[in-house]
Amino acid sequence: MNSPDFETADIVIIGAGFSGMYAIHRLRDYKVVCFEAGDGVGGTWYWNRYPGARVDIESVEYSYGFDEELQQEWQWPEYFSAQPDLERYANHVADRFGLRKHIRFANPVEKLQFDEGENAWRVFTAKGDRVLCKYVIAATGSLTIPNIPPWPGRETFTGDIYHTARWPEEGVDFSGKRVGFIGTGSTGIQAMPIIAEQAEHLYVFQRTPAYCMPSGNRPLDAEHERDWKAHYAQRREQMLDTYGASLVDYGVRSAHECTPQEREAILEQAWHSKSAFQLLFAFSDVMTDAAANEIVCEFVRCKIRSIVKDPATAELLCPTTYPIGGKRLCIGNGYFEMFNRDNVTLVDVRSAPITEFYEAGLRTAAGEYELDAIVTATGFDAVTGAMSRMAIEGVGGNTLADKWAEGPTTYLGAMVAGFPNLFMIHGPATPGAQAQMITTGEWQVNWTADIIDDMERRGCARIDVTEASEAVWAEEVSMVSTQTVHQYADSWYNAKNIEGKKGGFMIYVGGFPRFRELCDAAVRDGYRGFTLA
Ligand code: NA7
Repeated sequence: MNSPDFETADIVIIGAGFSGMYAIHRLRDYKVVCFEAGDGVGGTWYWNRYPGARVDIESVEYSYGFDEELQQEWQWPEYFSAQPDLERYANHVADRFGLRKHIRFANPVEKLQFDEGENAWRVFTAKGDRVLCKYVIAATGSLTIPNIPPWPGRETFTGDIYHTARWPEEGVDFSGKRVGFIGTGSTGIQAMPIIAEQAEHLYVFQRTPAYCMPSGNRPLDAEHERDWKAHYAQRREQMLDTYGASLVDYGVRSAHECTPQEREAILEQAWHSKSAFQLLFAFSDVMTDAAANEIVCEFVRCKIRSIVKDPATAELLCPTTYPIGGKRLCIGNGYFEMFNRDNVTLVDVRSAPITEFYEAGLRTAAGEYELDAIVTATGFDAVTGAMSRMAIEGVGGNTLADKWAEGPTTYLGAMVAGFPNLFMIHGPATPGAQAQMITTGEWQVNWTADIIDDMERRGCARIDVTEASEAVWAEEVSMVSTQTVHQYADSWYNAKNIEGKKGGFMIYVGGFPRFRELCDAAVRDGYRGFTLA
């Protein structure tokens, strides 16, 4: 490849989050350049530094498995690590494996253009870098671009407005302030109890109540750590064989096989278990059978009514319109208890939506709230957000934006027809957040890297997928989505978290083992669904 204004590389990796970092390491024998929008590594755990940010999967699992020494030497202080510990870990990995020399920080990719003559991508970045490379790996994350609803009057508000995914590094002091908080998903539920302790008053603007269970977080005990370290290799393998790449206790009995007393005992145990998400696996059919699911929903509603003292507030906090697990189950620390504080008020913005911000606060259809600060935890333009914001031109100058106008199409979540040599990690229609993302990201990077290695061995210039194979994958994604309760909730999984967003089901909910087998089988069967040149 020879192009005077362009530096050349074998592979450009977009994003230095956990998958991008591992991709740099795995592909270090090639000339690799990584572009990262942030000033540091860690992706999600770099950007989401709001108070209370914490992973909801055990850290012994939610960590890299590619290097035995790394997993033996690293010590997690808690079962469920807080953001600073995850960021510290990301930095440790970057230093330990010499990744930084490949990463260009604060330098987002703006444009990708496929050069058909060269069979290579021209990469253009915000800082003016120009790279010609054979392969691009987009490790751009599923939850990268904050969703900021277009409320009118934002610019007139005289206080501060924050989004949890763009939290100031120096933190925020809410002492003595009247704070409005919008968004009661996983993020809001983590942040609010901490802010409530500081603020003069916290107004919680709730559109949809959340199912939430206690996290059971605690300092990591030495015995648990020893046990994991003694069995790490074997457990990493086992994880890949479970639905969510996580070793929670998957219930084997249907809720319908249990007596009411047995159900109550099982659910109580799950609620108090030290393993997050256990409610969803208390019975074998919570995620697949509406009646079994409703038993768990009602259990949580009873918990809410028993915790929250004011009956009207408790009722408003009870989710009734969607199944538990239909969107991600929230894992909290004192969320429902927070509503017993005198300085916390729950405001229903389902019946009376937010209409605008004004100089002194915000207005809903029912009233006016004077505020000093507004925090939005309104989620993300998920899954497709980061890819859609780059100008990506494939074969024939066709753009990804046009191709995805009605929603993303992919083959195996990894490639898009007409965009050769461009791979995605955690792309649309992969298990994404339905499986533990560090381990499954590592697996996807290995699968991708094996394809690249194989292409280089064979002397192939170009790999693409066909529209027919995209259609086959779309059918698989849609088929499995009708088998779980996810279909009954509006969430970022099905693009319904943002008004007007098109996309349908963007997460593969058929389980990681099935996903892995389908990806492996496609390659094994002579690159079924791909075209190699
Ligand atoms: P989520 O789960 O998408 O939650 C966003 C929250 O913001 C949710 O409660 C939304 O209500 C609320 N929201 C969004 N737009 C509005 C408007 N216009 N008015 C009022 N409320 C609004 O994002 P998170 O950051 O909490 O979690 C994302 C993932 O991170 C999570 O799934 C885990 O994987 C970790 P809605 O429910 O749409 O009515």
